[in-house]
Amino acid sequence: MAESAFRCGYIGLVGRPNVGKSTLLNRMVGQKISITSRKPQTTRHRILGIHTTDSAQMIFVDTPGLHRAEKNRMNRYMNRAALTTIQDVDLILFMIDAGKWTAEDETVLDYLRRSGRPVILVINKVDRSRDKSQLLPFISEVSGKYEFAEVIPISARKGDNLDTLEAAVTRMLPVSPPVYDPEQVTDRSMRFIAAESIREKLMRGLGQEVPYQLTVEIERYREENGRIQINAVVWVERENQKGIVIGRQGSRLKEAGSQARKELENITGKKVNLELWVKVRSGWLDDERSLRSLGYADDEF
Ligand SMILES: Nc1nc2c(ncn2[C@@H]2O[C@H](COP(=O)(O)OP(=O)(O)O)[C@@H](O)[C@H]2O)c(=O)[nH]1
Ligand SMILES: [Mg+2]
Repeated sequence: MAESAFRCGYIGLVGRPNVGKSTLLNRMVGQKISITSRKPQTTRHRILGIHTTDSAQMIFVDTPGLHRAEKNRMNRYMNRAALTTIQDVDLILFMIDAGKWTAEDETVLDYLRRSGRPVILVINKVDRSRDKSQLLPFISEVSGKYEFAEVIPISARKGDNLDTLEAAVTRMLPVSPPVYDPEQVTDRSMRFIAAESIREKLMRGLGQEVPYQLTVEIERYREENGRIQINAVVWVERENQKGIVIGRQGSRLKEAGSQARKELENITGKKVNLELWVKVRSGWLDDERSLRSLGYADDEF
């Protein structure tokens, strides 16, 4: 095979919640596609981020973090999205936090061992350790846990060492023509990204419980004369959560709405008008029909 042969494949981003999978996806693609936050379990869907270079097309698959507690159907849906990904991809990037190896990381590694897929261990957030020499013993400790194809320390937030990661990924992909148009950065629609952007802004402004019990549904997404009109419903589980999401004199909802509007204007390069309503639908987290109608259906490539 000629050395210049084009490569293309699917790369699963796998790891426990909060290690920086979505941050890395956005970095690799150069656009905000997948929402991120300090709260675990921010990502609920499987999302593709596509990065095409002269020599390869990398199709990154962001997944919800694998977690052990399956409290309701939503949690099971999230685990399933992560687990099917492990089976379907050409290569796995197993992400962990620099300096930390937890029982949850061990659980994830168990799944990866059974999958038999090639795995690159990505040690993220190296920007956090002030003393870089302390990283070396950690790297050699975790390197011994499995036959990793490579072990690469990075900072997804700062962008450190991502060229090394990109080169390693490219080498390991199968020779194949591209699947997607080189211009395309995700498989998701702007409608989906709009819902996720709103959910991210709300999640970041809320305390512990409510973020996990809300979802956003786009009722109307219309582009007219270069302007985008978006009407969205924020669904919560209980009546008292409505007030929490709306905030005093509507302040929280207004703030989240304005942040999402700015972000969406940035992404689309168009003027956006966003209208938000908060409504109660109790039991949606554990109801198959509600989950489906709100977009939490099993997706396949
Ligand atoms: N210091 C630091 N923080 C990071 C880095 N990458 C991600 N984070 C933060 O870690 C948190 C979780 O990130 P996210 O991408 O949502 O994690 P995910 O749950 O694995 O998708 C967010 O607050 C990110 O800003 C990094 O390289 N360095
Ligand atoms: Mg995520």
